Amino acid sequence: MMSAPGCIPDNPPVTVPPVTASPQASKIQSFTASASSGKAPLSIALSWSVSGTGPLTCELDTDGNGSVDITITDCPSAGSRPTTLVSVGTHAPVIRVSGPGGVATRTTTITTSAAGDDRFDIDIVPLEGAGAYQSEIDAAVARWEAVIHNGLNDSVLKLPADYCWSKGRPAEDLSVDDLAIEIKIAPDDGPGGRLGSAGFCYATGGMPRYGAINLDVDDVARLRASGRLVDALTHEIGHVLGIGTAWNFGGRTLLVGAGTGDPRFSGPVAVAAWATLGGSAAVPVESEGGEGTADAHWRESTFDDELMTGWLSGPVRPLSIVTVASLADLGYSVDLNGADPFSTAPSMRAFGLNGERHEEVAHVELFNPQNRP
Ligand SMILES: [Ca+2]
Ligand SMILES: [Ca+2]
Ligand SMILES: [Ca+2]
Ligand SMILES: [Ca+2]
Ligand SMILES: [Zn+2]
Repeated sequence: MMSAPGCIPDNPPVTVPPVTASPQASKIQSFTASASSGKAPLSIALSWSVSGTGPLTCELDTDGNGSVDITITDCPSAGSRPTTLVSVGTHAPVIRVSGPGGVATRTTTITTSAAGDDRFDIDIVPLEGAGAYQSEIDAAVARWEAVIHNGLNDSVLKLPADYCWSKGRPAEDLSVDDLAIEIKIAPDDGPGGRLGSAGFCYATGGMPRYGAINLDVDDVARLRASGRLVDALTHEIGHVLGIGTAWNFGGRTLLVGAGTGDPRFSGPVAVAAWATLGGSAAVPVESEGGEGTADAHWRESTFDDELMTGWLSGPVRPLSIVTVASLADLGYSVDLNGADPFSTAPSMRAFGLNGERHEEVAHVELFNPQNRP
């Protein structure tokens, strides 16, 4: 409608303001690290809580060097991602959240110190039958030693007689650099079924220092012939390190929902690692397989061929970022970059399925470990 200059129309049009509400400002309620200090390499979870009109995009500069390392579109209001701080010094990771309501940034600070020369070393105590499998044992040990970087304080363990599985051995004071493991190849439940069992018997400060592995003498030749013996041993060493055995030991409460149909591992670094695989909430833990399998492995129906599932399945068994991160939650100095490539994508999982996935179980041995200062 037009009106002549200088004229006031009788009935001016009613102007209705647009109903578009102004977007809620992008805000960061919190941005925290799961540890504020530690020895390098230090693996941590960076966790955030953000709000604002979406969709929000979160950008993480995990090492604080000015360049973005992780971009998360449709950023959830609460989430986390893992990172490993490799260098020594002060680190200042940054989160930047952006959306229709603008941009917000926040930083957090983590200090890493030098670890010294002590690498994490696993010493093997070979018992009956183990000598014939030295090369496979060495390969399994090397796999973990490549992932766990820093050693523990040297300790003298006061082992009682007949300790762990060393029947007939007298009491002794044993100097342990980091971790010692007895391995024996002895009868268990016959061919198939249980392949092996493992756990730790002695800890200092909640960290396993002495443990034991038994591989079933009726399965070991077949495992070697099919190229799976190193993975079976690697799996069992994982239990001695505390996977599935120390989750709720030494003051930890990392396993939640034990004994239910939905147990989960709640360690923050593993939960953040699980998010990088597309997971949400805590890490699914096995609920099937009975005592020794349930509540002590990653869930087979989710993680399939991953090394620390309760069934030794698939053509290859990756040591995933979730497993490495879970060691950080236990207190080990690990580099997440040492994990094998792994995906829970259906196409990958279908490739890994095979007929024997539910035939072979690797149990944890539920020792009643001592925990000394
Ligand atoms: Ca960066
Ligand atoms: Ca050492
Ligand atoms: Ca068996
Ligand atoms: Ca499996
Ligand atoms: Zn196992």
